[in-house]
Parts: sequence; structure tokens; C-alpha cells
Amino acid sequence: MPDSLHLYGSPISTYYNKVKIALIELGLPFEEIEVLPGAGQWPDSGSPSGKIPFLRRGSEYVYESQAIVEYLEDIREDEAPSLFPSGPLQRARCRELILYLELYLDAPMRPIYQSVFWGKEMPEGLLERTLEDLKKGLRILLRRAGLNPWLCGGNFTHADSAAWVHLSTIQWALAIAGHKTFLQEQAPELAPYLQRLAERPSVARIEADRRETSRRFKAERAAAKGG
Ligand SMILES: N[C@@H](CCC(=O)N[C@@H](CS)C(=O)NCC(=O)O)C(=O)O
Repeated sequence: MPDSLHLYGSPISTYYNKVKIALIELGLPFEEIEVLPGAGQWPDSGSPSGKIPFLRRGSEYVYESQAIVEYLEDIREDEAPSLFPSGPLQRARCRELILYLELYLDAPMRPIYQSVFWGKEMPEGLLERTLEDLKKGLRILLRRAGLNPWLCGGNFTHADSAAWVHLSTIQWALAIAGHKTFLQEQAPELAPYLQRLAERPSVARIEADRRETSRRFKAERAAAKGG
């Protein structure tokens, strides 16, 4: 019996949810251990970067979401279909799309997240610069995205889980920042795709867990303020 899998991080984290969708879709049983970024101390209980997620199997750890999902592919049962396309070129394209999402869409949004989600003051001009970066990132993604019906073609892949976690978080942050219609205006073709993703059971599950964790955090913060 192989050692069981433990996923460390938080259901409110995008990269954690990317890995969690992969675990669910690949049918791998796992246990979730709640850890916030920087809370654990490397090497005993945190990651080398202080970031989440990370994965433990027995006494071995894997860090970085993309390394983790590729590891999950390597250990999946033979009967579980891969979440990568079958041909080498299609697999390369799938990895390329994940990089576009992470480098050109998620990365520019990170400074904004500090303000909209964590209450830091928004530096002057940051929102406007980020919207320009986002326009570029969306153009890059859409030049190579299939969307018929999934990002890399006929099957749901790791690129789709990355697309959901990043695009849904971007949409949420933009709404808080007063730009609710930005994604729809810049990339109307994404709307039916995002709707398809939202209906996928693995995505519905991580979303329900994310909402529940957010609700709990809010209640804890309110209690701490009141007490
Ligand atoms: N490249 C990392 C990124 C992980 C990441 O940025 N995680 C966020 C939470 S979604 C985090 O831990 N942020 C805390 C920090 O940047 O210090 C991965 O793919 O695992």
C-alpha cells in the first residue's frame, strides 16, 4: 500500500486549488492540511519559498504546483486518464498555456491582490498599469487557446485547471477593484468556457471549499476585532 498523499496549503489559494483539481480529476485519494503561506518554518513544516501549496507522500515532499501536478501524473494509476494530451506537441502546448496563465496573467495581478484581498493601500497608477498588462496577457493566451471545448482541445487538461483558478480569481479581484466587466469586454470568448469550467464537478468542489474557508476566515477576523 503506497503512502497516502497530503496536500498542504489553503482552499483560498489559487495554486493550491490547481493541484487539488488535479488530485480530484486523477482520482488520487488525499488529505488536506491547512497551512497559510509563510506560517510553517522551512525545513520542518514549510516550503523553501514560504509559499503554498506543497505535497507530502510519506516522508517525502514535493514543492511548486507544476512540479506537483507532474509528479501526480507520474504516480497516477494506469487506468486513470492523464490530464495531459497524448501527443508530445499537444503536451508542450498545454504546458505553454499554463506558463502564459502564470507568467502573463497571474504574475501581473499579484500586487493588486495585496490591495483588493488583503487591504493594503493601492499604489497610485498600479491598477491602470495592471489592466494594460492584463490586456497583453489575454491576447497572448487567446492566440494559442483552443476553447473547443477545453483550452487544449477535446479533453480537460491541467491547462484548464490553471485557467480556472487564475481567471476566476482575476475576475473576482477586478470586480472588487471596480472593473467587473473588464474580462468580458477584453475576451468575450472566455465567458462560455468559464461557465463550462464552473460546472465541472472538480471545479465546483474546490469553489465550495474556497467559499467555506473564506467565510470562516471572515468570521474569525470579525471575532478577533470584536474580542
Ligand atoms: N510558483 C508557485 C506559486 C505559489 C504561490 O504563489 N502561492 C501563493 C498562494 S496562492 C503564496 O504562497 N503566496 C505567498 C507569498 O508569495 O509569499 C507554485 O506554483 O506553487
